[in-house]
Amino acid sequence: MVTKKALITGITGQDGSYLAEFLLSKGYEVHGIIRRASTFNTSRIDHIYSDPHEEGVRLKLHYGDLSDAETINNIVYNVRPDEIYNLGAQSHVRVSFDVPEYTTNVVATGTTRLLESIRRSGNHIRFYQASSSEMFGSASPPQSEGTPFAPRSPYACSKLYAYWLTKNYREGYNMFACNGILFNHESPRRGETFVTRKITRAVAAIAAKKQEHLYLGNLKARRDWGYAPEYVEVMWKMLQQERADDFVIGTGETHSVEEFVDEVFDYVGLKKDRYVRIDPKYFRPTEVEVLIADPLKSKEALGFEPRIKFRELAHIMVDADMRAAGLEPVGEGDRILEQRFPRRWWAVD
Ligand code: NAP
Ligand code: G4F
Repeated sequence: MVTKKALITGITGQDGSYLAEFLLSKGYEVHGIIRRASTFNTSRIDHIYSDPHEEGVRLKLHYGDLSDAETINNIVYNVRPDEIYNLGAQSHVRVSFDVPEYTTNVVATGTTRLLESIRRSGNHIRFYQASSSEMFGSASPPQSEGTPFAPRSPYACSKLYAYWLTKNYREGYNMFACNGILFNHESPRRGETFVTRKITRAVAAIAAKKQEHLYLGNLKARRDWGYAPEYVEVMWKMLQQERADDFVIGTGETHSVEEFVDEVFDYVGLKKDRYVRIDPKYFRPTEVEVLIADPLKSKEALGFEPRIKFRELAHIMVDADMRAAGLEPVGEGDRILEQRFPRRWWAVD
């Protein structure tokens, strides 16, 4: 059997690391683009990495950057992948207000560089674009594939450009290019400054007596939070369809940041009022108030049905952060993982 090759931008991120693990479990040769940094930035993929001198190694890393067309072209040309997953991004919405030009360069123009590179290669490469529910912005919930977009940040505007370009290359050049419009998805590998992880880490640090307070911004914002490993499986499914298309992926539930705080503090038996403080610096110039997916299309076409919802997600993340802080986990999150995913393809954090 011929081994399929996948190329992942953003392989060192939350989703990239799970996706790499998933594709390796499916027998793929996986290529990832990593950025040169002065300290190691590969901690999420270290457990699947082997010395390239060993025989049969199927994970291969290449230095590159979405802001550098020449390198992107070389990698696409040399690797000749069957599938490309474009997950690389300056993905923090609040930070995109501080670095709007850089965010546009990587997220919007970076996608142009990749799509052009595929087009010019003349190879039949299936393309996945990591589009975002942030593109819906102030659009009334629930949001589906047919909802008009109303982006509220430089990040969302850049993602919307990349979304349209992906559609444009599909229609203009008959490329197999899909947009996965994913609602927020989290895990113990979530970046430490996104709100869920910030909360679960803080609770573990407070329990370990290493932190006194947790400073947050807008507690009223509502999000549709799912579990990242389930979301990367569906990225792959999109590229296995007969026809390229765009799909909304989410749980269909919405909860406020405040509800997440309550769930997490209750779970470990701490009183939130003693620890949680508001710092206006975490508010955004323009906020996305409510996101809720209408995931009907992905349920019918891709069979997507999330097994982990809000409460379980919070427990899984807290258990992992308690362990990382050197404490005994409460245990409910670990039990849920064992029960719901008896044949897990990812390493538990
Ligand atoms: P993440 O953890 O922030 O990972 C982002 C990845 O992009 C990292 O590997 C990062 O590398 C890489 N990257 C950043 N700038 C780059 C550049 N200039 N060139 C090449 N790579 C670069 O994000 P994630 O949560 O895994 O999300 C994956 C993708 O899905 C992103 O595009 C994100 O915008 C999108 N998305 C995420 C969600 C969500 O809820 N997680 C929802 C919808 C869409 P370093 O490790 O070196 O920083
Ligand atoms: O966790 P967040 O920073 O995620 P946000 O802005 O929803 O973006 C994430 O999800 C998008 C999908 O919809 C992705 F495209 C994007 O790449 C990223 O993964 O913030 C969630 C909510 C916001 O309303 C924010 O204002 O939490 C609120 N919040 C309140 N206090 C905070 C904080 N957010 C952060 N990061 N830090 C706080 O202290």
